[in-house]
Amino acid sequence: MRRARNPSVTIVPSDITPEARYLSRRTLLAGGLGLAALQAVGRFSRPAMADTAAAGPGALTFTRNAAFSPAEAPNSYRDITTYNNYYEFGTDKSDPAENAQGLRIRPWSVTVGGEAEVTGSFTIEDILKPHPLEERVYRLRCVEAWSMVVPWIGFPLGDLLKRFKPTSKAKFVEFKTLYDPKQMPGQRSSVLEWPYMEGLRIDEAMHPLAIMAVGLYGKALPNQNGAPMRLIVPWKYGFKGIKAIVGIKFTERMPRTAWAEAAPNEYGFYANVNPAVDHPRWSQASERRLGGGLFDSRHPTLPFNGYAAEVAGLYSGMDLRRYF
Ligand SMILES: Nc1nc2c(c(=O)[nH]1)N[C@H]1C(S)=C(S)[C@@H](COP(=O)(O)O)O[C@H]1N2
Ligand SMILES: [Mo]
Repeated sequence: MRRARNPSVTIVPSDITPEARYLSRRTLLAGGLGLAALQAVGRFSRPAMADTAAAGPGALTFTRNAAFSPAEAPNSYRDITTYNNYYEFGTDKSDPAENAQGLRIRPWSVTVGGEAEVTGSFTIEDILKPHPLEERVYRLRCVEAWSMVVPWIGFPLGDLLKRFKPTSKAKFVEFKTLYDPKQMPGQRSSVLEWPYMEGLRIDEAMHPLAIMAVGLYGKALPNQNGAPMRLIVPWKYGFKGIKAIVGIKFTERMPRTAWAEAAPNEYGFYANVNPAVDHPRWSQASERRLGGGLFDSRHPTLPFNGYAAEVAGLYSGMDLRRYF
């Protein structure tokens, strides 16, 4: 991998029209599936079509990965981009959409360090360049017991990490968000320790379900969703999905994470979605699927957020009540 040098842009405008693509999926769903799908389509076609991202500035070139499209309808672009957790921009769900618009995401660099052969500072262009983008529709389950379904655009995290040639001592990988209180007003208060930090065990990070996301609904990530690049680990609670990443470090020891520092009895390092382990202050057995308020609905929460078949093996022999 080359070091930071020129700021050439690698996200190219697309000639794909996401709206057309989503419209054809609507047809597909209505034709191919039963009542549930029809209801889902009803929800999906509500205000969602109007505010679905169109081709134009920020449109990405990608392929759709059909292996990752749940039967559930994606949430509307509006829900996904106006109901956010991003404490750097405030603690209300509507704060990030309001306060993150001025965040400068170019130029952007990412520092890679620790137990790896290839380390240094890289431009976001160099980080992203080799990775073909794909769309994956994933469930997102927040530890606060709400959930969404999001059509992310991204690439496997493991493909990125392998480029740095982690050494045999790399047992974990740590991620860090930008620290810039001038741009991130929430960092002027001590609601969390800044910068926001997250981490994964190296085998979790290399699991094919874990992705770096750079877009949603076919377009570059809005700032409030973590531009220019954020983590998505769909079998874990949403707080593992750290936004606006500027640092990646391979470590021998388990990294400190922002939420585990803040309240270790409430937010563990593993944070696997687990309906059998309640948060000390609320049940995790079910979740509120956002649907624009009126269309919110309650669903049972699934172990590993419904991805148990793929990932449960990562934790065989581990007591998931203790390592939560
Ligand atoms: N840097 C940073 N990353 C963050 C957060 C945050 O406050 N700061 N919130 C997390 C939480 S709690 C959730 S649920 C998801 C929400 O992602 P979304 O706003 O794109 O839905 O982002 C996660 N990533
Ligand atoms: Mo969350």
